[in-house]
Amino acid sequence: MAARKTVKKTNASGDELKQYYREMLLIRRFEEKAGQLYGMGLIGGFCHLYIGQEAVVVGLEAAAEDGDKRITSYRDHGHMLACGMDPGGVMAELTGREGGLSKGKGGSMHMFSKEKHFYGGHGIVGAQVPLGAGLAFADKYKENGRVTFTYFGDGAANQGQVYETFNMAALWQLPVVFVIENNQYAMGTAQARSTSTPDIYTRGQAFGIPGEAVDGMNVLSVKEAGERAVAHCRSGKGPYILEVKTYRYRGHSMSDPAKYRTREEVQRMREERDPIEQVREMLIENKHATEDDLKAIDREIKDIVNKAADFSRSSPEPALEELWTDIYA
Ligand SMILES: Cc1ncc(C[n+]2csc(CCOP(=O)(O)OP(=O)(O)O)c2C)c(N)n1
Ligand SMILES: [Mg+2]
Repeated sequence: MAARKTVKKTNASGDELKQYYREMLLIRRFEEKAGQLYGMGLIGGFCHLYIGQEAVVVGLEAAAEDGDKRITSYRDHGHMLACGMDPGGVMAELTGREGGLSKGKGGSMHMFSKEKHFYGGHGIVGAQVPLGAGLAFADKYKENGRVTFTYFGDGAANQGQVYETFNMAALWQLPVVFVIENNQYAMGTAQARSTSTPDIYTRGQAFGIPGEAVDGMNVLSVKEAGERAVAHCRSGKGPYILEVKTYRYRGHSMSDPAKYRTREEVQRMREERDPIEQVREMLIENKHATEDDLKAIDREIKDIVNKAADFSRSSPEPALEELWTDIYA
């Protein structure tokens, strides 16, 4: 990945930067806490953390409007928090409790919110891509001006159903932003070992879908690219591809020892490109905030996450009768 591009001078306002700082920090601290609860045996099943990728959802949510939709893979906690879903409800779902957003019966990969237009949480790699185009089809049919953000990974980008979806989305000029979160790995497979052409954003060319690569460690770059994508979709020109170059600091899931990359590689990313640290520097260097202001935000976020964790442990497990509810049959 290219050397660091620290944006020291910025036109973004102090309030805007503080908002991004707060939102990214909430995801970071939430995921760290989820990792701890997992280690304590309080979270069962799979758990894929989003640490390192925070600028992607926070930047794109800043480009979204009320009523826009989002759908993603199993690495979904950040997307839920960024669109405003309740941290306590998300955490209690991870611990399989009654107060969870799927009443404790879905877990990490299966949460939804009609209110926030969040359509999951999908464990089958690439499965959410045609579903995302379907959501956009509904909006086009209703002529309501909404856009759907359809997130998927660099690994998922090699799936056949992605290209079937590109074809139909372009044919029907659907208002969908395909967001490829290129974190450079698909489980233990580096992109270079699995992908014939490295520039995934060009993959829509055969279908006439424009695309661009974005620095996904810089929330302002993500937001600007998101605004271009959304404007394209809303003006009726059809789909748009954003390949957002990012990096996950943790293993693929909690059970991944991450032997396929060096500690130094991860350390370098953390030290030189960290998305939260970049905004912290912008805030301090542009005198939008003092160290004390940022400490106050840190405390506020820690408090939200601790409350979510307390709720996720005190909420009871679902009653036995719940086994027979919410069944589609
Ligand atoms: C159809 C399918 N094949 C394989 C798997 C196993 N699997 C789970 S995640 C994953 C890697 C996906 O990587 P990527 O799309 O880059 O997303 P990331 O995990 O990096 O966010 C694989 C192969 C699966 N869940 N579904
Ligand atoms: Mg990946």
